[in-house]
Amino acid sequence: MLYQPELETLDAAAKRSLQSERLTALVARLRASDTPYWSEKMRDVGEIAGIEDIETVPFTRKHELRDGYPFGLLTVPIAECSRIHASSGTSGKPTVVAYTTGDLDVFAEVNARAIACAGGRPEDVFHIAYGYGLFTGGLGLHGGAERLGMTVVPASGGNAVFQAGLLADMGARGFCCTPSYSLLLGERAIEVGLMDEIRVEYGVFGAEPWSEEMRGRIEALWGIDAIDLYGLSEVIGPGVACESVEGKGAPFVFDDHFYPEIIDPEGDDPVPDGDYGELVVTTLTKEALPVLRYRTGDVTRFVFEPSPCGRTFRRMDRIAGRVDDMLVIRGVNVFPSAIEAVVMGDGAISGQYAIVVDRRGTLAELEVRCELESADLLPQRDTVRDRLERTLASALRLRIGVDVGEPGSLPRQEAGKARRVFERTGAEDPLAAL
Ligand code: DLL
Repeated sequence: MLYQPELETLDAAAKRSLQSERLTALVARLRASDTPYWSEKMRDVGEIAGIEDIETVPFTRKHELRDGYPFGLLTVPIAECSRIHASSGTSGKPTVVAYTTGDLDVFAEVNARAIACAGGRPEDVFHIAYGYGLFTGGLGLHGGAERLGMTVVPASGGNAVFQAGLLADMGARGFCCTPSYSLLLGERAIEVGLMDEIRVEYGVFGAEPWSEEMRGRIEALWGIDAIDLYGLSEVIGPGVACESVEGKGAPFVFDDHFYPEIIDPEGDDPVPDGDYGELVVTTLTKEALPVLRYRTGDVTRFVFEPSPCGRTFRRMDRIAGRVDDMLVIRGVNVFPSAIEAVVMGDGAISGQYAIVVDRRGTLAELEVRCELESADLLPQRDTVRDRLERTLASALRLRIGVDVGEPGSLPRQEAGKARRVFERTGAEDPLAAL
């Protein structure tokens, strides 16, 4: 079902004219802003006649939002905002984002579209297990599900056994959470004997990178379509891009609101069509906190194949990783997602894994910690380890040590985004502290 059939199937000319109209209006509004940040930013921006001029606009980087803490980039007084969210940074202050009622309206609209893309319908019970609070996930999906007309179960994160009961008793047809939490939730639902009573048909997963192999696991565990939802607080939160159930593998960027470009992460130029690069997004309709050409740090490429569902939004590949998450080990560039793809592709291994970068020697070494899917496989533990080490070496051209533990031996994370990569610099095992 298309939530907004007309807007979701605009032809190329109509789309460009809408984008051009919105970009010129945004630039005019920002030029008129008396906020020091915007006066400075707009000083060197020349005439913008349409979307084709976007490359003449300067980039925005994350540190600018952080430096403007808390409200330095707002184009309206805080009293005119209806809500704030924030994303926790690795160092010190969070990045604060704010929304007018108009922004919340767009936030609900794009998430309603996303849930409909995943197969959601107004008559469904929809269970939300993203965290509610400053994180944009819970309230973002909540607004979208309500907008679509669904019956919402605002479960938030944590307490997986209780949530499994809710999924069964409320009769949810769809649910959403991080992909890693869906594995934990499924594991607990099986342990307490509830999986057979749960009748979910689709899940909307995002907020962290997850491979096609992880998708395969989640779909098999729950018997559902697992749909990839992408977004980031600085742009709006969830609902920047989403796959449709008919066109898995290439999310649509909702480009009537969020204009995407793909740029060489090392420089400022667009990459050739179809090459990987850093996703850059301009918010065409945001009011309180627009961003111009925001450098997301997320790596992807454009996909040019149309989707069988008929939506005409620009498509991108699923996020391969972050520019700053790439590990450089003995001169070889490795995205954690490439390691995940190999580990999750082995049927003897459970959905849990961790990557340890051992920096105790002069050259960094990589180790993958994973665990067997079931105790029946214990006699084959060494064979499984050797097989994984061989597959990793040939897929990544790097020697990576593998440790295969017993089922349930790795620590599970109950809330937030899964942490996959751990640095080891001393005698203490970084996973022991979890
Ligand atoms: O994670 C918003 C969100 C909530 C998206 C719920 C999807 C579902 P932030 O906390 O600001 O916002 O983190 C944004 O998370 O730049 C990516 O690196 C990563 N990310 C988000 N979705 C995906 C995804 C939310 N589907 C950062 N695949 C982004 C890979 C993702 N990475």
